[in-house]
Formats: sequence, C-alpha cells, structure tokens
Amino acid sequence: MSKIIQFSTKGALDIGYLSFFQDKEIGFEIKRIYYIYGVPKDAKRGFHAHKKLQQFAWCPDGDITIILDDGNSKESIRLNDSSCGLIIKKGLWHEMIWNKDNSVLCVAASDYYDENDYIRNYEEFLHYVKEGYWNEA
Ligand code: T46
Repeated sequence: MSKIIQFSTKGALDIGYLSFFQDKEIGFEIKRIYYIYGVPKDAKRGFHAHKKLQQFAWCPDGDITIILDDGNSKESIRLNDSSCGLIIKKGLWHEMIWNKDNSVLCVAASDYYDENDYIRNYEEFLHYVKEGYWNEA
C-alpha cells in the first residue's frame, strides 16, 4: 500500500544538506504544493480519502505518523527522516498523527484543490471500496 521515495541528497556535516526530487520520480505531474505547520504534538488530521488525487508527502523537520487504510487493511508509516517521502495514492483513507510539536508536513499534489474529490465519511469510503471504485480496469 505504501511507497517510500528516497530523495537525492547533497551536502556534508559542516555545511548541511540539500535534498530534492523530481516529478518523474513520484510518477505524476505536480499541480499544487501545500504544507501543514504549527501543529501541536498528538494532534490528528486527515480522516479522509481522495477519489482521484495522487499525493506525495514528506516531513522536512519533525516526526509524523501516517496511517493508510485501503478499506481492508491498515499500514502505519513514520515520517521522521527528511531524506524521504511517502506516496499517498488515490483511494486510501489517511490519518496523520503529530508525534512532535511543530513538525512540518509538505505535500505535492497531482491536481488543484477540489473539495468534491474528498470522501470525508468513513462509511461512504467503505461503500466506494465495496463498489470497486478504485479497481484497476
Ligand atoms: C490531504 C492531507 C494529507 C484548501 O483550501 N486548499 C488546499 O489546497 C488544501 C490542501 C486545503 N484547503 C482547505 C480545506 C479545509 O477547509 O484547508 C482546510 C483544511 O484542510 P483539511 O481539513 O483537509 O486538512 P488535513 O490536514 O486534514 O488534510 C490535508 C489535505 O487537505 C488533504 O488533501 O490528503 O492533508
């Protein structure tokens, strides 16, 4: 369910590091970038799935757990390494838990913001799963 992408990283202890990724590595063209900050420890966000949106999330500073749920099983991924990120495919219910104050979550998304792409009700999400909405043709 989860796919971790390792960034290319340049640098050294005395000057610090620079990490980067390109859209060809994450498998979709980026149309939007947003980031979540100022979040206190133990706060939980997310609690939705996307119908079509593909996303790539990384935590450049801090410690955040992402729980992915495909309606049949769950997987927990810890983002506490600034040199890698997580692909969040469409059709995955996701929850984010802040393990540390002020951890920053950055997200690159395949499309512009559209509230109609969100499924924010878990029962409705399970209905989409049962109907095979995300089954590949
Ligand atoms: C996601 C996870 C990982 C906008 O107006 N434009 C935007 O580009 C975004 C991302 C959000 N919003 C609005 C929608 C809500 O009124 O900002 C408000 C907070 O969004 P939300 O409650 O969905 O935030 P999270 O942290 O639960 O979820 C966010 C993304 O919305 C979501 O797509 O997959 O991060």
